Amino acid sequence: MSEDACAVPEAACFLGLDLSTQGLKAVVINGRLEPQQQAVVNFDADLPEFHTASGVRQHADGVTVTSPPMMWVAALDLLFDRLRQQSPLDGILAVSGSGQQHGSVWLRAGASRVLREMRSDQTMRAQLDGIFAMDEAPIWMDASTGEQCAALERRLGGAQAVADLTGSRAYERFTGNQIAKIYARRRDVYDAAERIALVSSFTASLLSGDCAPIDFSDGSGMNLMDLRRRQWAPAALAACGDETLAEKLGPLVPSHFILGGLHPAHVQRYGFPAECLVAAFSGDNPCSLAGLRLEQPGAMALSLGTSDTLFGATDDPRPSGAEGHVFVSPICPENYMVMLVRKNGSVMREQVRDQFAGGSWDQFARALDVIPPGNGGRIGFYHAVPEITPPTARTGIFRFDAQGRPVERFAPEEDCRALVESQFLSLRRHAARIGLQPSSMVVTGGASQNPALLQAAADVFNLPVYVGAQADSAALGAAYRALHAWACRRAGSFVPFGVVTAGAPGLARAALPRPEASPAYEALLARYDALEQRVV
Ligand code: XUL
Repeated sequence: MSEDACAVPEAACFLGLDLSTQGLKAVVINGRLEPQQQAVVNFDADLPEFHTASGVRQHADGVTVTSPPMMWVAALDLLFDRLRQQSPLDGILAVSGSGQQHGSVWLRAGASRVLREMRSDQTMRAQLDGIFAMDEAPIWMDASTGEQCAALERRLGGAQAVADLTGSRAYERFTGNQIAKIYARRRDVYDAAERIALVSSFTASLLSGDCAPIDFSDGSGMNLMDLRRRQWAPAALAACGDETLAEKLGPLVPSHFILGGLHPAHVQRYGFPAECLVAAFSGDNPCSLAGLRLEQPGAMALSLGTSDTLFGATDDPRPSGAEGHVFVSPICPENYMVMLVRKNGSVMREQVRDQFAGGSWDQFARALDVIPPGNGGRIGFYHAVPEITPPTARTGIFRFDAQGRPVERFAPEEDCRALVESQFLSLRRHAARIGLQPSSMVVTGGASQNPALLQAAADVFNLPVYVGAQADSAALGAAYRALHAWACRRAGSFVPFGVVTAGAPGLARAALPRPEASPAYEALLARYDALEQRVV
């Protein structure tokens, strides 16, 4: 490939959208990958007529959670207006996007025609009334499909068999199980649907003006796609719907696939250039992986938030029937990304800080400082809420001394260290089990501001820790993916993502593993596994 194929015209810009649970964001980058422009729509505040709380509707049964897809349409109208008011959009050569994963948008027969016939003299909201087979879209927070998950696992030969085929065991929020529920309870909706879109492919459809295909990466979050073959898995489809399901889902495409041009209605109404392309949209976690440029196997990010999320790239995935997810990589189509979520993240760190460090992060940091790595062999498990990595219903604090005997209490400083070590050891162990051997590590999220936690992460993972990733990594990743897809189209063949994004701002090294840490954790690891088994 010639250098020229990657050269980006001087005034070129690329747009990344992120339709998350609470709002819709846009980030425009220039050809040097510098953010130029941003805009946001907050669903509750900007579109109060849809009556959502934090972007969602919790139903009376306590487990059903939906959002109105027309709100997402209205948000895109508003976002484009805001962008256009800020500055002309005539430099944007390609758009891609990110969507909250797993949610489904049910489009009625005729929707693709209505999308194709959109006009520039009206908003989308005014024109798309009636395209939905169901006015509510089940989203990732929905937990109403336990029955369908059990049925899928029974039919396919167990949780591990479902994971081997699709990348994850059956999860309630995963789209296949949501479809199975609609198929069982709302056959009218199922039959009326011409297309069942993901949030990502639906948003892409609004831009391209046609029912857009689902990309391999977000498609991996459905329990319906054969992860290795990158095709719908007939056995999973048969368990979740009938023989029409494959057609309703439409084709699957690589994440750098160009769907086509931006619909002329948007070109005319908002002043995008006529040649602006739309690349396939993907899920928010895949787009964050793109935003952090985790391309090479072993590249990993740890997001420290209310829950802690670890994700990274691998070429050797080992899907687990117990925990975690394997998705196709959104930037390197041959490879995979793995993802683990631990529910007891900041929620638990704050509880331990309040209980054992006088409510002060400084005191918490001093506690980590005085107790050396390995905590003298003491190990604790801290569950404020039931855990999913590994699945553990029990809550509470479980402490063990250096001989593995349960003990009632540690010194307060030992609790602080035991908590952090246990959180990171657990992620390290479980990530390795699903195929991630980390070789580099970026820490993001609120707690990435805390140097003591960064040092502990470097020590436990035995890796240098980098920080300084820009906020909005999903929207930024979508913008990078727009540039990537555009560059592949222009080169006429696949261009590695790293070549296209080589000029992106670098990260800062925030902590190095201390030499004494590695032997301490090697010694702790085997004991950690055995004790974890006792707790779960
Ligand atoms: C991932 C998941 C959430 C959603 C919304 O499996 O359910 O992270 O993608 O952000």
